[in-house]
Amino acid sequence: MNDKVALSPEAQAGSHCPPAKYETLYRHSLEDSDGFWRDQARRIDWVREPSVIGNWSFDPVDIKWYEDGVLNLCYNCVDRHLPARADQKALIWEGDEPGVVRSLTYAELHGQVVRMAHCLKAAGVSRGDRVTLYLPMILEAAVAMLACARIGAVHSVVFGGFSPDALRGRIEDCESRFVITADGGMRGGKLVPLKANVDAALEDGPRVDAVLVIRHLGNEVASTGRDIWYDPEAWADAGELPCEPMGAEDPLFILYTSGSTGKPKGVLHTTGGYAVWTAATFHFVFDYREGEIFWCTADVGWVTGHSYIVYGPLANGATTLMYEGVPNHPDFGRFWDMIDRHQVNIFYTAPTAIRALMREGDDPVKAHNRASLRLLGSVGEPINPEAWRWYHQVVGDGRCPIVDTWWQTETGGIMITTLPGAHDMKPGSAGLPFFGVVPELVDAEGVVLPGAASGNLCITRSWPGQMRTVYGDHERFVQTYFSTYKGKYFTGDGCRRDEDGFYWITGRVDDVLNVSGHRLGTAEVESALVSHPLVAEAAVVGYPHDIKGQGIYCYVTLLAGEEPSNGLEQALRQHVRKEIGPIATPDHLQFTPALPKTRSGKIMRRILRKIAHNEHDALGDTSTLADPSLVDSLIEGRRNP
Ligand code: 6R9
Repeated sequence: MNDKVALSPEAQAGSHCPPAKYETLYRHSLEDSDGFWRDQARRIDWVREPSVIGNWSFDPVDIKWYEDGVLNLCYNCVDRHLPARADQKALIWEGDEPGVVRSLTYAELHGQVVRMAHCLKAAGVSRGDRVTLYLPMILEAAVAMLACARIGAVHSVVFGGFSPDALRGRIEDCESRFVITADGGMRGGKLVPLKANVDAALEDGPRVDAVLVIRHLGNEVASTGRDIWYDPEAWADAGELPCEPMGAEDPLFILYTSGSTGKPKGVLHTTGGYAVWTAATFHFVFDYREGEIFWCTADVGWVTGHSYIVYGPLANGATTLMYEGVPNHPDFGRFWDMIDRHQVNIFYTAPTAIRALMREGDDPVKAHNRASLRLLGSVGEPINPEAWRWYHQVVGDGRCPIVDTWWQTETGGIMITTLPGAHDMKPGSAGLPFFGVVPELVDAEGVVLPGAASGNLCITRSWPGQMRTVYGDHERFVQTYFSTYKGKYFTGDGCRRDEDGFYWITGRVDDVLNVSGHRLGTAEVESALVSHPLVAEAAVVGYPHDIKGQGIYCYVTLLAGEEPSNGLEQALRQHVRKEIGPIATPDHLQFTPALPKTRSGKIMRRILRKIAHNEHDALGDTSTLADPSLVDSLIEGRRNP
């Protein structure tokens, strides 16, 4: 599947980056990194321009970009556009029900952000304070992020699908004293009780000073003494609230993400480098043209929503669409219907959504005209060539280039992708490195593999959008990313580079699952399972899943004397949902009298993975198992995913 799909002449016409320019800029970005990133920093308006550009080391680990620069990212996303774009739409929002639409021009966005910033200040939020956002996909989510950035507060957005327990952990970890939530959110016709979840998270838990509640659905919710009902009208006459001048290395946000061990990590991004990285990647990768409508279907609870619903598009003065609901509500034509009604030009979604829609056949797509589409994007997990071709041929009518963008919460923005206008595409390959990105493939011993090869994907040089630390635990940052291969950033992904230098991401090589594009640590699901009073031990592995990419397969042993039953299986599923959230619901649960272990007591996940994958003939050496006969009983008890 190495065949190329050539760019059409339409795709190349007017592109920001024809092939020769990519070559020149990429070379420049490596040979004169500071010069290149000084140029790119002009995408941002600085209060004080930086004189130092990159100042970083991976051994010891210390990363700074634009360190003496001063800026405010809210100013760059909102205020500076007012002279030219006051009446241009900044954000368009569509609710869960089709046709329920609101929008904000840049002038209106400015007004809303200033009001919320006033309210936050009045509630006691100051520069540097952490503010937890637990919100549905509504305009106020973007407004709240920008209001935090305006006053120098550090937002920590927690995905609205996470459970109260997961929310509590994330509030505690960053010692956030403020929460912004809404009465409820709607997804696929179902109410998500966000405010009630916040109350549950705070019960006997962390003490916060205030919970700002946005009225969205008007549903009945309980009130407590710490609640402040947000009323933008109350702040209508409060006047301007200037943007706080921030150092480039001042924190902008924290976003929790799953790792292979322990609890989720608070990935910390700072202001200047992240601003430049998201502004530059948005410009080049989506080849954004004046006046276009951009739609990224991610949730603002994930990094994709941060960088490509809010900061990247708005820094570029774009119009960005936000959607509250899900792809199949009220039917499988929803995305295409919205593309037509809002005349979307650039559409950015995840392979799991593409596969789910592909399964419904071409009719729901063809029922809509989609003529406005110019460019399609994919993110979150590897896209299988079959889904890629369907996306290209059916959704894009063969006209629209696809950018398959590889990146991570940790990288702040896109790292590997083809550029529309610059490169032919290979279905299933993310493509080539973005400017300033130097990927390297290494084997398990750290030996660098040149040319066409397969190995573990590292990045050898820093880039402005790189995370700076794990909040409150710098040592964990160093250990997680820079200790496997000293002096390099290790991504946790496996990858192949072909003879044309294209990168093919093969998936995580650590104990991180990618379920419908959501990252989940196997350890998180295991600890949720063993927190159930009847469970003795649990081991969780991923297995290939047609729609989700990976499904969650759990092996569970019960306490002595307890018997497996369908009821208990259901109870364990519910328990994991309650502990983490619906995205972590086990797909398959297999009760087993014991887990396969080495004589030293290590669980042999390799064997569990093979059994879950139904590769019984390729179990490899099982002689080191303490009880080799267990393997047969595991195979016998295997559930058919
Ligand atoms: C942006 C985002 C990061 C992990 C990453 C990789 C996988 C993301 C991908 C991709 C293949 C792509 N991933 N994009 N794999 N092709 N285009 O998804 O961030 O939630 O932190 O996940 O997702 O495994 O390491 P995050």
